[in-house]
Amino acid sequence: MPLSGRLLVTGGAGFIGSTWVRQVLRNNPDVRVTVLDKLTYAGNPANLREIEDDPRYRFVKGDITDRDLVSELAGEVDTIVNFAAESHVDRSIEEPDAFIRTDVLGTHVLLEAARRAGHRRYLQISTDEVYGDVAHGASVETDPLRPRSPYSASKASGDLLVSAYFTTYGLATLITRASNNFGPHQYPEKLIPLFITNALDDEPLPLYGDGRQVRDWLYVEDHCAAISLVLERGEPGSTYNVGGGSQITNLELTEMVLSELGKPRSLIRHVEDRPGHDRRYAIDSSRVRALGWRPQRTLREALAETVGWYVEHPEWWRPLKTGEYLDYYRRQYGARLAASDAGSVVERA
Ligand code: NAD
Ligand code: TDX
Repeated sequence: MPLSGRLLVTGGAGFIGSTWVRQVLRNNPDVRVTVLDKLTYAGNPANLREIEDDPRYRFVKGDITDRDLVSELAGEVDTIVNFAAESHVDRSIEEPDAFIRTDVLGTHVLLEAARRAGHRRYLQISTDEVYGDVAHGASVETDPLRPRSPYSASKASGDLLVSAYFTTYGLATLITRASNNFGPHQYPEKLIPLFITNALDDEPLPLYGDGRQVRDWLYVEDHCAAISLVLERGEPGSTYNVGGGSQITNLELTEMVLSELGKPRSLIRHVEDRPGHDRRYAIDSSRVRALGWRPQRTLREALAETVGWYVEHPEWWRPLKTGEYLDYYRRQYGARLAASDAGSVVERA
């Protein structure tokens, strides 16, 4: 059954939110979408360009912590899908304030507006990072939350508020917790787009620690299909893990990226590790699979597609790697790369 109704999609100018909005408008003729986005460094109107003339879509620039604005927009829709967040772990370690504001307070403002407006559904886009480091096995939705970074703690706090609004007020909430996403339009601070764009310029690839950390990679279009399915068929009050089923070490993934691009392994630099770096994430996605969801591409296929997209769209990513990005890059990697070049970071692989 296609999705219908009036949706408020927060954070819809970001990587995953914009992919979902494009996919939803493509597949559902009777849906109307209002995107609310603050356009932080990570929000990019170019991500929504192909739908900007669609009469079913409108864009509002604003902050999810703005109660008056959110309450006005909530009155015009029947469902909120919340993608808006500060989303980068390294930035949360450097400066956590914005994470608490947007990911915790912002979630509360949205929930309160949904409750007052008597919404049909509220869907929170969350992450596998809320379960914390998982040495063995795979996290299920009922596992305790053990977040370890300011980012994952802010997302876990948001999730707890969502559950409380179901229990206390009977708001028909849903939560999805996805593993590491990748694909076109991802801001080049995250591992895959950072390494693709650096390698294209023959710049070093700063791999944290020994590079043996494990992540489960999920193609963004597959994630977005799962979000639609959960919105349509999910059981109110429930949480759904969405994992790509492609666990791999960062080092192996980096080698795949280099081989796709035909670039040498010598671009890899082992640099000082991320503080509190979670070694492994793994989630059990049986619950969303029982709704009929499956990833449609293998990691290799989706990675090849993604690399191809960055090769063909320098006009999208080159302008991003300027200004504030370069300041961030220097703060994050300058001393680490210098230490690595001076030989004081030993490859423990
Ligand atoms: P992103 O950083 O690319 O986009 C976030 C968007 O939110 C941007 O458009 C930004 O402008 C907007 N935003 C930030 N603060 C806002 C505010 N206060 N008010 C309104 N808009 C605001 O992030 P993404 O990778 O697309 O992630 C989207 C969601 O999915 C996040 O909630 C994230 O926690 C979650 N998630 C991401 C991944 C991943 O691998 N990227 C995996 C699992 C879950
Ligand atoms: O320069 C780097 N070097 C490196 O080794 C960067 C940016 C990352 N890494 C490592 C850290 C992680 O083990 O690669 C792995 C992936 O890093 P990120 O792309 O920063 O993602 P991660 O920290 O795993 O979090 C991501 O997945 C879950 C998203 O940023 C979150 O928003 C999402 O919730």
